[in-house]
Amino acid sequence: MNNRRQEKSVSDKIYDVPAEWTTRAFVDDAKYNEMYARSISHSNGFWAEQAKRLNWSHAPTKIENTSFAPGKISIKWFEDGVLNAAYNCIDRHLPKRANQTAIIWEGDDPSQSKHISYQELHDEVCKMANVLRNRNVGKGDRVTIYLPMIPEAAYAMLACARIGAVHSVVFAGFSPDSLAQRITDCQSKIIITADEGLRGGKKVPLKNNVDAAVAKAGGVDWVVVVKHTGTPVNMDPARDFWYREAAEVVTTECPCEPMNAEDPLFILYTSGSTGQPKGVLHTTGGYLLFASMTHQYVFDYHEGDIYWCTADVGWVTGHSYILYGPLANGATTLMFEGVPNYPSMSRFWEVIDKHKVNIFYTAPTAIRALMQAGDEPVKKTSRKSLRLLGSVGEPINPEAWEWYYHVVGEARAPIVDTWWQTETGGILITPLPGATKLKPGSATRPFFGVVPEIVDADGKVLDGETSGNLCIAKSWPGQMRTVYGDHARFEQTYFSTYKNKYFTGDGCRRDADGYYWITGRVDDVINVSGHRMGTAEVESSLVAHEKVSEAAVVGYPHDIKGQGIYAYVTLMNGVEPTEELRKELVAWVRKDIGPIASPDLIQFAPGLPKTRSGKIMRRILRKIAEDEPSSLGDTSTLADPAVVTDLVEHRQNKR
Ligand code: 6R9
Repeated sequence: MNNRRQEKSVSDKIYDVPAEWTTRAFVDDAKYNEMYARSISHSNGFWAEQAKRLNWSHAPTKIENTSFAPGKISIKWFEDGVLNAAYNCIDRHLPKRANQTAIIWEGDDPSQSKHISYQELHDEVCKMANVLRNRNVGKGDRVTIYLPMIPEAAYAMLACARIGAVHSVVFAGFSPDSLAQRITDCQSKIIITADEGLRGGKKVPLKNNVDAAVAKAGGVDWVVVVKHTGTPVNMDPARDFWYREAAEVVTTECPCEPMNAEDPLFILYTSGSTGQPKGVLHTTGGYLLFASMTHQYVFDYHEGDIYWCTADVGWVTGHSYILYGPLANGATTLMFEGVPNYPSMSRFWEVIDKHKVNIFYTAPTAIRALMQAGDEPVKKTSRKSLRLLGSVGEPINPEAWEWYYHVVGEARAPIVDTWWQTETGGILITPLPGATKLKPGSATRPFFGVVPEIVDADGKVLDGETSGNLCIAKSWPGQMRTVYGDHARFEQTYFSTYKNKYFTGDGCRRDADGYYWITGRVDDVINVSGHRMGTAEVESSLVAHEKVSEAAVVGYPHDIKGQGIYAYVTLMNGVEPTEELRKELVAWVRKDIGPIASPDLIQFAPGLPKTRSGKIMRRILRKIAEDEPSSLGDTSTLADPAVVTDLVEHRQNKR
């Protein structure tokens, strides 16, 4: 298989804003410039006005109170405001929208779908909230959610928000060990799961995984189980109960807990360059405001639009742009349980036609995979409802952008290439469809209130046309507040490399028009199909295997996934490097962390290139994995240059 991404081509094409968009959109170019300027020059006034888009039981009088100063990192927005996120996403819409569809659910099986109105959403969320309250879950308690993409996932998240509990959603593709780690870190006493998940016709044993995770983590009092596929599962009568049975005996009324703007809303674990995944903490007011505002402007969401984001609620994109942003705006949001290629390569486009989707938001990895199947599966569908396309998760190569634009969108739908992170809560760099000329592969310009800076290795801010590391110079309301339980790590990770700035971990180029082009991670994080994976996590999984003595993991260009996982493995003395062992190690990591962490290539290495002080030289390993052995750079600081010759000779990704 050829896993090599087409040579990176930089496109110099420019697409103008279509005429109809300059008139229909909320923001045209002049308005963007005016609003952007004000968001910086009169920041407090700007955000005080924006805060009015939410319903507060006590409106905030204090707007921004933030510091990026060393030793004093503190981020507070709207700190005397009081509100409830579930109230803003549901209750306040009821007078006008009780019968409007809030969520369209499309099952893995194309014959399964349903519409959930705002009134039904209210009733279901209240029931779930009452079930939690009856188990003594209250304000500030952490609730772990390990569910497939079924409506109960939305009910569970909003139920937590309603009663002031803090949800921690764990992607249903993570292993029992990864789940256990996340349960332990935030000490949640209650888990919400399902009997099984269903993706592309394949079943995922969620309840069994929870049983294994809870046995390992301990401290869990309750496991709430949603019946989904109906497969029999073990139920511990002292700990486990069926959601439907518990929901039958509670009412559809549940008061909303008044929350301070800075009370936590959720924790979401994400991979970093070192150590275990971090619990990214978001709070209530600033996060919800930013999710709602970006959803409205970036997707130009108007009354009645049908909006579909294909992410999983286990990732931040699902939090902000399936759930909180759209529902805060009274939108109709589509939630899809399945995968792009089941039952056929036309599935996305068929769902668009079935539900008359106007706005479609997906990831480059899906676009590339569908592009490889050719135009036919797209062209046999209508897609005439489509008006706007979006991309998120990783850099989109110009070839994939052009295909998405011309074949999927028939050159009538602008593409918003939205750059952001779990840490940023919402979109920071993006086109606005009525304002911004598009360049394929560029995330274009900063959203309101966002001040990007490109710095060199020494932290010097670079002006004009340049490239370097991307920082953000000023706080924005959706910014994460801390790493759960470890504020020192928050400061260390994001504010210590460059003083007085937030460091994103991404490389970036700014062109002569001031457009930003994200070039990918500059730290030890790899982006596999838009999912973040820390190389350190995969390494520690590999070295936990009894036959492995040492491991180093890097990313390499992959046609579909964007980046693949390349592992260099040194075996224990006397262990033979065999094909079986290679397979065994892939399966080991898959089981340990989850399928998204499976190494694509494993190279058995008698030794790893190290400096005399014993540091692994990853720069060299990356070049070998990229199949560029002629540009290894300076190898003079290596303790033993001979290891490199062997690595180059046996590289797994040869052209
Ligand atoms: C939302 C999300 C964040 C990392 C980020 C960057 C990459 C996301 C991108 C993009 C280029 C885009 N990334 N969007 N790179 N263009 N439009 O994906 O959050 O999972 O935390 O990943 O993804 O490298 O730093 P998260």
